[in-house]
Amino acid sequence: MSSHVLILGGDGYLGWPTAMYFSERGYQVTVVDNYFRRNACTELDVGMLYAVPTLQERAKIWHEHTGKEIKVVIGDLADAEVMRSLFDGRVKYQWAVNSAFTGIPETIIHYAEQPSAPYSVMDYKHANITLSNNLMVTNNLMFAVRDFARDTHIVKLGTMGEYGTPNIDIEEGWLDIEHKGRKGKFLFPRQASSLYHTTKIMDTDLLWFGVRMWDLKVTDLMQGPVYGTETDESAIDERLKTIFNYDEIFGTVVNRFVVQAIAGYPLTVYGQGGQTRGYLNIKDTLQCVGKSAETPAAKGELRIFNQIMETFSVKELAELTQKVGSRLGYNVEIKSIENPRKEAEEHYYNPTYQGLIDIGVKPHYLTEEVMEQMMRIADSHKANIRNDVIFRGVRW
Ligand code: USQ
Repeated sequence: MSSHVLILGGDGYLGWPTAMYFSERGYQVTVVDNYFRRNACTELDVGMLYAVPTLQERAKIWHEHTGKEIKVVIGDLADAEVMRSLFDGRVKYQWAVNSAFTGIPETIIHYAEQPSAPYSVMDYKHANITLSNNLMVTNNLMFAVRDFARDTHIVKLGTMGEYGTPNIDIEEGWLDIEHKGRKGKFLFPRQASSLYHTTKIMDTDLLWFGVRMWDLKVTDLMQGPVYGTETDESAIDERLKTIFNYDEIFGTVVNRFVVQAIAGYPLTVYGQGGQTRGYLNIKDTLQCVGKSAETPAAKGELRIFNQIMETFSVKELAELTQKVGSRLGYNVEIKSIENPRKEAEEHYYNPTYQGLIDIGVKPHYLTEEVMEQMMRIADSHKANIRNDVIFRGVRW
């Protein structure tokens, strides 16, 4: 029997490509989602670069092309009974070739969270949604694994933003401290700059508790902002491409700049643009979760990797976008605007990121060719770009 991977948040930007990635490699795959992201995009009227079929439709298209099955569950994982049904067999699949219960997963990839920093600070209602969804889903997952599946490996998506921008080198999750002549190892200090990032810190604490109390196996992937659209699996059918946001709420900075270049919208560099982050291609997100699943954490281990491949400042990203865009004939202007966020605009940033390379990840870098390819895809959907969603000014 092949290994079973359960993907929580399987409809999102990373969830759906992850599902195809594992399915292609012979895993049995189940995805769960409550369409939070799509509904939030509708509620906030932020648009997407192109329309994407429902999760059930995508699983069907995938099956037609490959003969492989991705089982689909539509449900809210903040409801503990929905979560527990995935382990005790009560689950009802909304799409499956074989509707019998697949059984306990060997690996769970946890993406089922509200992922936007601006969304989380918009007002108290959106802050509450972020806190209650993200913490409830993580807690429900922890208890389901404790009660039904103690040998299951949880791969949780964390974020580099949990560390903030400290004035010392960022280690991979842990820090050795010597204090008054005694030594200890602790979680690297966390200091988030949004409530979304704060929930990720709290998730880490919850699962670290589960690891200490019940010997759970957890890998935490501290991911930087992701860019890109295409993955090897989506190349077989246009309709399998992942959702792509370029708006202020759900778009990440590289994806936003690419679309802004095509639309002739001056690149929105927030403040001085010295904000430096670790970035990675969506293809590398898949490699990282894939390699983590192949080499699980041990029982009672919280294993932490910094999931980035290279660092850039916002200014450097804007310059790269301008260079590639100009070469392709677009008129790309860079415009520094008052920073709506409260963050350091010039700071030290030196994270370690070796652990994933050590377990076999081969990085893709943000080259001019990669950016050019992203621009060609964005250009093919140019008619859908809405300038009014690019900047609305959600302030911290
Ligand atoms: N930025 C601009 N102009 C823009 C958009 C962003 O200058 O038009 C700046 C931001 O101020 C920030 C940096 O670019 O300094 C990155 O912003 P982002 O929106 O790409 O990323 P962020 O809000 O930090 O969140 C994203 C994902 C989140 C993930 C996180 C990784 O939405 O799910 O966890 O990247 S990290 O940033 O490392 O915490």
